[in-house]
Amino acid sequence: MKINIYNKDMECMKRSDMEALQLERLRNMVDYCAKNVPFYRERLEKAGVTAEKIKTLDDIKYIPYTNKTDLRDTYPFGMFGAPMKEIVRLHASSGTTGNPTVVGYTREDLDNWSEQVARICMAAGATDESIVQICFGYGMFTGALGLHYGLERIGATVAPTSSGNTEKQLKFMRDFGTDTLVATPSYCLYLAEAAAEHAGEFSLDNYKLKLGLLGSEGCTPEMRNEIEQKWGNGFFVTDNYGMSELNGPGMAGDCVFRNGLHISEDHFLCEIIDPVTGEVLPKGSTGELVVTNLTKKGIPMLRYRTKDITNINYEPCACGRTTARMHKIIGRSDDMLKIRGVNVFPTQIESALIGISQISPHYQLVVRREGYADNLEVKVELIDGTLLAKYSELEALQRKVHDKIKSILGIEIKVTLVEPKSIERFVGKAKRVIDLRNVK
Ligand code: DLL
Repeated sequence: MKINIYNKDMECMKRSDMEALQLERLRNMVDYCAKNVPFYRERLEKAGVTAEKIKTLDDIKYIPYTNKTDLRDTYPFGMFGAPMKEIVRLHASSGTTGNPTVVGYTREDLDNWSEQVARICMAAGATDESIVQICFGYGMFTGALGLHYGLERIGATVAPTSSGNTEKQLKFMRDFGTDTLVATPSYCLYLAEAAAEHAGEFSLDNYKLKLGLLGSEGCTPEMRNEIEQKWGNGFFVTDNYGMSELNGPGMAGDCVFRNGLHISEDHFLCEIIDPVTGEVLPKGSTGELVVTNLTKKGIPMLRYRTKDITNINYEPCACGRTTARMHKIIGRSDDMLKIRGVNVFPTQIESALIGISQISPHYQLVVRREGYADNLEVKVELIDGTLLAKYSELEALQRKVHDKIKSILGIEIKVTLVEPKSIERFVGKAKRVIDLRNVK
């Protein structure tokens, strides 16, 4: 297997050297924030933190956490560290409630961001010979332009097809000989299904797709297998992670061994904390990811609480990289459903559903409050709609799905099998949870 590494100096650096670099950058960043962002100046002063007080990486614990609400409260540019004259790009993440969070990039930030993305694309197997279709929406979302510049940086041929218009996507994919797809896992799956529905010119054998650079939403190993099988012909799916507040995509990504997502540690210092108490957890623990961006000037982030649940492995990888690897996102602390005292992550249900042959990987979770109890309904699509008329077979399948999920979650749930194609498909991030508990 050929392994390409974009920046060997940084990605294969000795651990002690990496930590020394992180410490130096952290101290510079604390100083930069105190000088340039009144929001941080006030917080750091209150906490009694100066660059001089940071003597080891552990001393990061003295810096207060930053939350999404801080960005919303200072909307749109209140947390920017550079004057607007130096900001050359804006992005925003769509808040479902309240103000969106707006992020700004200096020219140097864009350069760093492109390199971070170039690293993860190359780690996943993309090269200067790749022909890539980017199916993320171009616009304020960081996904499309982030991947776009990173892939151009490694010399790939990039087709900015943007989101939606599935027929057109498939036509370009076939005619261009696209071998690499950038999308959310759910849209990649949807495209495979749409391709499979077309006989003849659009049939699956007419595609050269080899690599999926999938991200922006979770994808369990089970879902990954499902997507690979649906496309067939050796299609290989990799996961990449990021968020607007930390540039966008590119913070971490799978290498070909897919044994954790390599973090660009020279730019991002990660911690794992208890999402409830805020206490920093020992290395190797599972908890909420907190990230400090060590180089960002446009909108610096000190100890940003991502709400994403994962753990970090600091062992070197078989690919030769020494950068720490984060586990695939297990869930979000705010997506975590607390049902009758039990923590439930949608990913646990996804893992249970995939592999049951008569149902499709499309599902939806509906939570309701009935009396004093919270009840979870799992809606799953049948592959064969005629089953709906066969009561005993339907009941047996329903029981099978129910028992499998119940054995994982340990709580009672309701399973509803629905018509094929009746659960909404998404071109952007899939919305799997409908929480009706506070709806009167
Ligand atoms: O989704 C950035 C991105 C774009 C990453 C394209 C990868 C590819 P936001 O819209 O700000 O940014 O959403 C960030 O999405 O906190 C996670 O909860 C979730 N997320 C992103 N990547 C993954 C992933 C982009 N690989 C939020 N697995 C994050 C699971 C992910 N969740």
